[in-house]
Amino acid sequence: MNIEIFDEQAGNETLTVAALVNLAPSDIAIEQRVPGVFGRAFELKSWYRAWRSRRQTEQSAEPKRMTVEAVDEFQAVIPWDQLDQAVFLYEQDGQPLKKGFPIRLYVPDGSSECLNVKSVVKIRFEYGSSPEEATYGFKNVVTLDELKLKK
Ligand SMILES: Nc1nc2c(c(=O)[nH]1)N[C@H]1C(S)=C(S)[C@@H](COP(=O)(O)O)O[C@H]1N2
Ligand SMILES: [Mo]
Repeated sequence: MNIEIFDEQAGNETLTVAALVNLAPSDIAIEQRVPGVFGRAFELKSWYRAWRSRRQTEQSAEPKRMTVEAVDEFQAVIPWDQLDQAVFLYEQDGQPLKKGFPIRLYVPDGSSECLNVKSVVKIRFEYGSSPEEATYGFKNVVTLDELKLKK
């Protein structure tokens, strides 16, 4: 399963998990960052910088927030300054994830455990403005009232 990267400055790219991991300067045992969780992970921010420098040479400002979206359309929008310790878990016991495949985000500095998004398939780096708080939930949830209105 591929992962789509969207970046308003550096452009878009679709990568396999192996290609993502290959680019990562820092590969760690996740229990060092997230006690109680095991497996191999790579750091978000150092990964992002390596990816971006491969895309474009000129220096530019860092994003203000990251939005990740999962297979089940769960998504989280996280201010850049909550992401210093963030990692993506990609392997456990030498195998692809059984829960959270293809990759799972962990945000140790984040405001909520709900930000540990499983099965991430889209990652957006955004520059507009930093949200005051991280937000999360299912995209495009249609309420019963909205359904009734549509008739
Ligand atoms: N893709 C996806 N990731 C998700 C969720 C979800 O519904 N879908 N729920 C979030 C919430 S609200 C919590 S509390 C944690 C629960 O993680 P767990 O399944 O490891 O207990 O996953 C988060 N990641
Ligand atoms: Mo949650």
